[in-house]
Amino acid sequence: MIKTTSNMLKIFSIVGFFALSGCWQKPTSTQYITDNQGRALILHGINSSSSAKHSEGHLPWITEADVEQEAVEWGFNFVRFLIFWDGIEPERGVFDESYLDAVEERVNWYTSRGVHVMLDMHQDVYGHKVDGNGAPEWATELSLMDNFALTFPDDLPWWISYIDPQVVAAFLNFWGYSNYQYLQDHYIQSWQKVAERFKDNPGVIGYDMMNEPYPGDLLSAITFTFEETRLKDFYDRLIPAIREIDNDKWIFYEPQSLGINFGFASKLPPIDDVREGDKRLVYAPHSYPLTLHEGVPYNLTDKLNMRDWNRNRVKELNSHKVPMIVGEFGGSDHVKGFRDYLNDTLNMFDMMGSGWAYWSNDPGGWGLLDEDRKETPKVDHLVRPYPRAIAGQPIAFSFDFDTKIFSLEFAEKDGVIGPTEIHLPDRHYPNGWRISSSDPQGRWSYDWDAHRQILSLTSDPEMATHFITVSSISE
Ligand code: 9MR
Repeated sequence: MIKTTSNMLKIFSIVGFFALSGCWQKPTSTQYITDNQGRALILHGINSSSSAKHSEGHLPWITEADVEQEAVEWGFNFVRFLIFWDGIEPERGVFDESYLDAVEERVNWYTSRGVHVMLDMHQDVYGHKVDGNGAPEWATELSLMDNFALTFPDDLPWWISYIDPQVVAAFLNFWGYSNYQYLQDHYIQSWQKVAERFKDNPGVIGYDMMNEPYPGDLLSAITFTFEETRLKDFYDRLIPAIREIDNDKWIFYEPQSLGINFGFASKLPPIDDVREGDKRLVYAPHSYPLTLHEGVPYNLTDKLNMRDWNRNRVKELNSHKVPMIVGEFGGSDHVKGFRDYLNDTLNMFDMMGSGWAYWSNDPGGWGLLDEDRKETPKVDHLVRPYPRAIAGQPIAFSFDFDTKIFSLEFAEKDGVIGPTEIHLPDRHYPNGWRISSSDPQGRWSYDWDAHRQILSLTSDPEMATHFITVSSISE
């Protein structure tokens, strides 16, 4: 019996391998976030932090030294920084500037090290009053469910609480704009306070309007009708309100989380931006293969989830025509096959031209550090060569974990200034690396910042395209 099971698993993983290898699709015309020099940004980073949901003052556990490790030792150029509505507006109409001061101090630890900060208005399971996080107690309308508190067994996954009748009520009332208009209006005002605070901070790249939106009722969730109606209406209210304050930052929007996180198609229509100039919106879905998220060894179900996730996100990007940043993905090193999963998923994100933020930076659990603050094995995968900023139009980039070959192809683009910056972590090149370019000899050059492990490349502007390869020097 055991032998049969193990043979089945082998067959499954072989099938899984063929299901994935070389099958990733990419959008027909990939879009990128650009910096003020016109360079395409590829963002690699982490979420900071999950523990802020329950911490004193809603703040992440990090010190400035931890930020130094993330930015310099690991070379991340992105952080998805969690903020909370109940931190911003603890009492109705009272906005806590001291919370924003504390957030700003930490944001500046990142921005002063060249890390782009995206502020994520986080929620899980609505808010603390119903055992989640995010919304303030005063904004948790339970209507007929006030006395209907249920106790869920501790050993169930946390997200099961989304079916708790009180949570359902709180969400339905939040989305029911005609009944409880003040809820969304205050959420929107809270965002305006955040935008006022950060609009002039060039290191803050943008705002993620709501973490993992959930409709409340399961029927809307499984038919995805919520996205076309209440969620779209909400974004159509919130985006113009943010734009009243801040015309420039990128606004990140998420589809519904349930189902879409593990691969179903979203029904969210393209979203409008009302800013002066080109649209600055970013699609920011999460990616969690179903059983891997629950700690089951990486298996065929996960691989099929990832294939669907890739195909459906590509269809959505082809229709929305915006850049994509994966706001969350993650798991535990203790899960068998986790490193294979990381290789597969990171290759997929590269193929799609997408940046990402790993969930999350809290030590222990799924973290990059264990409880003793030692690096976990996943760090070798997450810290990988990538083009932080591309001085042109990206065509493709990739890194092969086994051969250590990194490649980047991009085309010249008018109006872009500055070098292309590539992070080449020492851990992958213990004896150094060699670089080649398709540009003619003597017409391209580079500088190497050994401390930050960043290569700054100047290409030959006479060449229409540039093909760069980096390989490892063996002993
Ligand atoms: O990893 C987080 C877990 O420890 C918490 O109990 C849970 C509820 O707050 O949230 C988990 O983080 C989730 C994140 O907030 C939203 N996306 C999925 C993450 C992993 O489940």
